Formats: sequence, C-alpha cells, structure tokens
Amino acid sequence: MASIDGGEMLIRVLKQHGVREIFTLHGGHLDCIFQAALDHGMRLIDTRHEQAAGHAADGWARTTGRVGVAIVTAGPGVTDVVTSIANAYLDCIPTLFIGGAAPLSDAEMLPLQGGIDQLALMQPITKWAHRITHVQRVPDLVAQALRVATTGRPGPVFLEIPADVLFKRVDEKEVFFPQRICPEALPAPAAQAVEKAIDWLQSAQRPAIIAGGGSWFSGAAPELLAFAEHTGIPVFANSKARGMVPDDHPLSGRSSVSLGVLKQMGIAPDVVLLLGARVGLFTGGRSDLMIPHTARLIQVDIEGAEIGRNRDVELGIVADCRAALRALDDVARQRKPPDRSAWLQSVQQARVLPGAMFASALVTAGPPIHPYRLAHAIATSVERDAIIVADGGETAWWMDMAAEVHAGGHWLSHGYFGCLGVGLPFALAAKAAHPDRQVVCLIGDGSVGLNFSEFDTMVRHGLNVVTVINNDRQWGMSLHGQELMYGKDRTVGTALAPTRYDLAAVGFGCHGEQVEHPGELVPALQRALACGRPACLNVMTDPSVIHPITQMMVTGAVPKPGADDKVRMPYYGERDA
Ligand SMILES: Cc1ncc(C[n+]2csc(CCOP(=O)(O)OP(=O)(O)O)c2C)c(N)n1
Ligand SMILES: [Mg+2]
Repeated sequence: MASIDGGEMLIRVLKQHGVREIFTLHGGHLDCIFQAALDHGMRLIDTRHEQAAGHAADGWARTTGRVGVAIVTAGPGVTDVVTSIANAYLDCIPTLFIGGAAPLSDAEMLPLQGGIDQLALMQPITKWAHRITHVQRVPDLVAQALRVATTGRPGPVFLEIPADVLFKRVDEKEVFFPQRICPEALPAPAAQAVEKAIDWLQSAQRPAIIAGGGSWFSGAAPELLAFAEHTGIPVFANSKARGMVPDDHPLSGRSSVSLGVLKQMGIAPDVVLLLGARVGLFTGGRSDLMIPHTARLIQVDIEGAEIGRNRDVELGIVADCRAALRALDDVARQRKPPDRSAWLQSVQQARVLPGAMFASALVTAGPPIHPYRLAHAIATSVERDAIIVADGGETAWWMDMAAEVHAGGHWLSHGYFGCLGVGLPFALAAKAAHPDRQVVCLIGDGSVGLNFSEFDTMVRHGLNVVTVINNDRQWGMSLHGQELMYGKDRTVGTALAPTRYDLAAVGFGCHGEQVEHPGELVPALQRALACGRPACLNVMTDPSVIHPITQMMVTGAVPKPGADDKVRMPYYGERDA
C-alpha cells in the first residue's frame, strides 16, 4: 500500500489549483509539508518573519489576482500572521493561511507551542477559520478553503492542521481528491437592471466609474477598458484596481483622489457606477467629498450586503463584476455616447493637478531633496510595465501622486488597515510573481524598520527589488500631525535617526547607496535597476515638507479658540461631544 501524509495531500491540492509559490517560515509542525513541497517542486519562499510571509501572500494575490498562500508554524508562527490576515481581511484579498498546531491528543497538557485557541484568534479576521481533525479530510477541506477565499467576496481563510493530524499516514486509496475545486460560471446581472444602468449612464453628462478590488479580482481588466472606451466614461480606481485602465489613458481618472480634486474645482459627477468598490474612507464615506449627494448611484458588487453601505444606492446589482461588465457592454455598444469632452477635460486636469502643485520641487539645484522629487524620479526612471509598491505615511501618498501605473496589479499599497510594513513583503512577492518586470518599492524610513530583514529574503531568493527609502529621519506623518495640532515644540515619540539603511542592507548582500543631492537621484536609480541584485537606496529628504493629506487629516483635530463642544481627533475630524 502507498501511504501518504497530510503534507503530501495539501501540496497536491494546492498544485492542482495552480499554486506555484508558498510564503512560509519553518517550524517542525510543518516538516511533512516542506518535504512534499520538495517532492513536487513547489517553490517555498521562506521569509524572516511570519508577518512578512503573510503580507507576501497578500501582495502575491494583489499583483496576480489569484489566491496567495502562506504556511506558518504553531503558536508564535500563527500569532505573527494576525496582522497580515487582518490587512487582507479588510481589503478582501483572496488568501489561504495554513497554521500548524500542537497535537490534538496533547490538548490542555502544556505542550510545545500549544495552549492557545488559534481558531478563536482567527475567527473575527477571516472569512472562515477551521481545524482539520482527520488527515483524510485534508484535500476536500483545502479545496473548500480555496473556494471560500476566492468566490463571493474574496478574503482570507485560515486552516489549522494539528501535528498528529498532519503527520498521520493513510493508504492513498482511502483519500478523496476533488477534481474541480472552483466554479466556472459566476452570477450575472438581470437584463432589466442592465438596461436601466445603461440608460442612466448614457444620458448622464458627467458619469464616472469607480473601480475597486471586485473588478480586479474578477479578472475584468479587459472588460473594464472596453466598457470605458465604448461608453466614454472615465474610470477612477481605488488602490486595488489602479492601472486596470492605464493612468495615461484618456479615460483614466487615476485614483479616487481625483474625485476629491474635482470637487475642489467645483465639478462633480452626476451618475456614479461603483464596480466592486465599497463606499468607505477611500470613496469619501458618507461625505460628499468624492461622490456628491446629488449623484445617482449604481452599485455592482458580488456581496449584496455591501450595497447601500454608507450611501443610498438607486440601483443595486448583485453580480460578479466581470459578468456585469460584459452584460453592460453588450447593451452599451448599441448606443452612441453623447459628447462629454468638457467633463473629460476636467478629469484630465484633476488627475495632474496634485503633481502640478509641486512642479517647482522638480527643478531645485541643490539639497535637500523634496520627497515629491524622489517619487517623481522613480516614476520617470522605471519601465512602462514596472510594478510600484508604496509603504509609509506621507511617503506612500507622494508615490501615489507621482506614480504612472499601466496595468492592474502593478500598484501595491495600503488599504483600509493602514498597515505600515507591507512594502518589502509586497515587493518581494511581486518580484516572485513577475520576475521579468522591474519592482520598485518607495518606503518611509519608519516603515522600513518593520520588516527590514526581508532584504535577506530578497537576496537568498534572487528577488531583485529596488527599495528606495524616503529618509526624513522621522515618522513624518505622525510628527507633522503633532506639529499642526500642538505646535513645533510639542512633537514627541516621532523622531528617528539619520540611519544608514543602505549599509544595513549591504550587510544582507544588497547593492546599497546613500543619495543626498537631487542630481544624484536618477543615476543612482539607474544603477540600482541595472545592478542585478536587490538594491537599497537611502535617500535623505527634506523633513519639513508636509504632504497635503496630513494637513487634511488633522484639520478637524486642531483645537479651536473658545468653548468647543466637539470631540476633535486626528484622522477622523470632529464629532459632537
Ligand atoms: C503598523 C502601524 N503602526 C503605526 C501606524 C501609525 N502611523 C501612520 S503614519 C506613521 C508614520 C510613518 O512614518 P514613515 O514610514 O517614516 O513615513 P513618512 O510619514 O515619514 O513618510 C505612523 C507611525 C500605522 N499606520 N501602522
Ligand atoms: Mg519617515
């Protein structure tokens, strides 16, 4: 009889589902999985911290549109991915987390790395968290986990496999391997709703599409572009959908930030189609900062419960975004769009306006380097199909402003969790997924400290990411917020040192350089991109420049003279006391 263990079963199912890379950090609880990975040629990318393995699985999913997988050992391995899972959960990223566990038979015996309820930790931050208790069930429960992670609203799934379950060997003939893991046909919209949506959109003067993760993860990039072109409607993306319509396309409004800029210009859309994009912080929430209260809202989402969150939606359509776009396009193609050149011109203006505010920073002769100049130098030095990763407080917003993203999955940055430290793991995953593309990560000096040792992972796995550190010697967004709220002499706990991060990265085997002069920026970037190794540029930037987003986020928190009946908070503004 040919006997197999749970590790063999797990790797077979993952392979069958098209998984080629797993992010992990070893623990004895996982050894039979590692052995099976060796037998099956499954690539294991072993990181230096489980949090990084988890973020890398998340980043892998964001850049490929497919499920990302991380496997971590029992106890501290599992607790270390709590942050990464929460990050994926809030952004609805299809991810599978496998956690080791002490043997079931040793429950309550104070065994090695047991004694905590790992499922209870995971339940609030996953779509599904489950413990496998019989080794024969590994294939079908892993298939179930993949279905839960990728169908409906995507999200993270956690499967615990206790060691005495995982290492048990059974006759192969006793094990059922499901043949088809995920469904092929997904929910399409009702014809009547499609007609109505097209009527409203085509008769609108200033229609707008806001595309989100639902569009990207449904694989709708070609459909979205075709629909935009057939209807002449501009597309504004949130961070997960950025680039699906290339940033330099005449119908690209880049990110949803441009809707805020349009509002400042006194222009607003009259009909908005939300395509797999939720109404929350990044779409203006209940305010009219991005979507005016007078606009007619059409919302397509695979998750019915999302429709109507925060705003009244006139036409809610529960459907897969790709299926919806195909149906919408079939109807739209039969009609000629009206002339909307004035609206499209305003959109073009809005998408370049934030950068234009800082044009003078691009021409200064000497130091200090303006952070926008740094982000701009990156945007203009990379190839067209480069993947840009941004991590940090103000740093990420500078990159957001300067980046030119030309494909879906080529912009990886923060989401609703606002989690610093994702940059290096996202970047190494992007390079693993797209070895032929340039991957550049702009990261704050504060944020880079959170997963700094991933330079080591990049070196060991030949993942030639160029990491550029915006070194303003401070937790910039935090310190600037304190200055604006309390005064320049009231900053506390937000200063950092002029650290030579480049030298530390050289210690791991990277190419490293420090850059202090604006004239050195582009040549240093070119050397880093050409060096054939992971690289780290430590760029000393002007700590006094405040990004407008910081200004905006603390405005409501600045104490007002006289009696004040409001609670004033950074980032959330004011509320009634
Ligand atoms: C894990 C985590 N810890 C703390 C914060 C709070 N926070 C938001 S922005 C910021 C400062 C970031 O500093 P840095 O990475 O240097 O970027 P900079 O703002 O200086 O460009 C901090 C600490 C957070 N968002 N995430
Ligand atoms: Mg900083």
